Amino acid sequence: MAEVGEITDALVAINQDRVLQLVEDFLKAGVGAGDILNNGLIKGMGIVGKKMEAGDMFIPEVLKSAKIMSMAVEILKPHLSDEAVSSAGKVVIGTVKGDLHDIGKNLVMIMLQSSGFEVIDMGVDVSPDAFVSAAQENTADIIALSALLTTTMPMMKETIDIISASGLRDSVKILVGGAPVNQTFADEIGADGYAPDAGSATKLAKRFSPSAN
Ligand code: B1M
Repeated sequence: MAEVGEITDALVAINQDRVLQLVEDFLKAGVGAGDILNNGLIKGMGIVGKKMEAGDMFIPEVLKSAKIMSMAVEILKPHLSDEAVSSAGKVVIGTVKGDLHDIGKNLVMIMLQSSGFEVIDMGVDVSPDAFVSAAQENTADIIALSALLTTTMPMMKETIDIISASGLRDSVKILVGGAPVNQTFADEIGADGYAPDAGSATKLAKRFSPSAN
């Protein structure tokens, strides 16, 4: 039987057929979806990032590996959580303006959905006003902001400032995350919470859920 690390290698080698086949095979063999995700796919994207930084991989290749990762996540999706709690609350989620990264945001969304949250996905490059409108239209309990670039971190603050100016601040909790974000930054910009990964984002959202009160 192959090792989960082979998924990492296949993702870095941009071998779509092999990644998808391995994911199916591991699931059939009873390997946990979380194990496949964390120790296979996310690890692979980490290596892709380092290669991108070192100039050993270029944007078209990174895009291909990102696409393969998204296809693999689709296969894992039904297996990522066995909890099916209903009406945990409503979350408006998106990647902030100027930022096009969505794999991590999509993982957070899948985990939230599988924990019973109704999630309104705003996609990527989302303006502060669009977050505000979506939260108002859907009477959201939580607004979840993702950013992967140091250059788009200030947009998180701008988004929170505009949410506050809209009068919504007291009725929503704001959750932030993404590779360059940390707790200190979250505190500085006035977010209610920071989570380093999709699992902890879901735990935090549950603490913020109206059904937790
Ligand atoms: Co981009 N990129 N990228 N990229 N890219 C990074 C982020 C980078 C670190 C790579 C590097 O140089 N090492 C670097 C940022 C450097 C910096 O800011 N200091 C970078 C750069 C520079 C760029 C461009 C500027 C490159 C260029 O054009 N010259 C450009 C910017 C485009 C833009 O956004 N305006 C760019 C473009 C791209 C692609 C389009 C090619 C592609 C994105 C495809 C897509 O998302 N559909 C891409 C990719 C794939 C990456 C890397 C390689 C992988 C990101 C990823 O998907 N990781 C990335 C390197 C890296 O992160 N190691 C890189 C896997 C994913 C599961 O992890 O997204 O971190 P992550 O999500 C985690 C947690 O962060 C957390 O949970 C997730 C799962 O546990 N999380 C949250 C995320 N959001 C959360 C929200 C929460 C809570 C937790 O609450 C709301």
